Amino acid sequence: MNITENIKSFAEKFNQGLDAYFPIPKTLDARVIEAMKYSVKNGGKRLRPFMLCETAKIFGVDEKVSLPIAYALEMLHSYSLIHDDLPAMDNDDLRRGIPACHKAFDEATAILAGDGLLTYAFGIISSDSLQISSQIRCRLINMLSSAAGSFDGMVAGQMIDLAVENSDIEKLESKEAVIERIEEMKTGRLLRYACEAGAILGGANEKERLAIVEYSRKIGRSFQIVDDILDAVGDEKLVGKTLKKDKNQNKLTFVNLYGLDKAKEISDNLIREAKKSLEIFGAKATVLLELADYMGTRKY
Ligand code: GRG
Repeated sequence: MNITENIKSFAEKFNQGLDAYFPIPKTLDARVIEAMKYSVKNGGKRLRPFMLCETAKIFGVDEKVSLPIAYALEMLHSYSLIHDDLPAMDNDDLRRGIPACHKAFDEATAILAGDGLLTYAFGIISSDSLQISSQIRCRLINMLSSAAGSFDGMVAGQMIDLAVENSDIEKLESKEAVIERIEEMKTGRLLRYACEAGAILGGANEKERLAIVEYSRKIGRSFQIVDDILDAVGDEKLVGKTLKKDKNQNKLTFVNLYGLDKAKEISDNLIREAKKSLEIFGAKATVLLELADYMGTRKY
């Protein structure tokens, strides 16, 4: 099975398990659960869950054990997409090729659905029913709070992104440093979490954990660069969202800063370096190595 088929087959299995997470009550609050389910279920490459389970596998962790953490991470990722699409943020009507949550439901429900998914993620990881020690669950919760939060996490990255959009880009002291910071926090922290959580679940030693973190940071940056490239020259049908917004909004992106060719070159170098970080794992890292190539060349 090649990596594209591998990710697809994982996503199918992952999607089948989603319904169980969303029992719909027969009461008036059903609407928020329906909106949460709608947003998580529809589409999505499931890259973060795949990365988490595959990293855990390097350390011999069975997918049955790692999957609940992967579900939690995807819930949290989906919350960020729902809120990002809101008119007050990126204002996008389309997500994963279908109406964004606030379009399919309404703005207030979309805000609540995002809140619900964010909170649910922590509920899932802290559940006593998981086959994971309370010490590791606690560490995973703490790491996720940090990765998603407002102190150097995803929320902070989104804040800087918005602040930059509302300011004169030309006046920024170092655009390179700002864009790298935005990427690291807004996109990179969750991708890093996916890999690091897999390593923590598997009891990785410090050298192994750092190697995994190094890998995730490199592919995270490449992932964002490719996202920017897709925004500029991607196929809207494949990508499933409105494209060419970055240019129109004069956003600070890797493509706007470096141009297409240079951005692609930077991304290719990052993929090479990411793969190098995994040398200590030998053949056990084959899927993560293939994933790195996929990340650098994906079309959606
Ligand atoms: C609202 C706190 C808050 C944060 C929003 C996720 C995000 C931060 C913004 C989305 C804007 C964006 C393009 C981010 C870059 C990379 C990214 C997260 C892309 C979407 O992830 P994929 O491609 O999406 O894995 P799927 O749909 O496959 O899950």
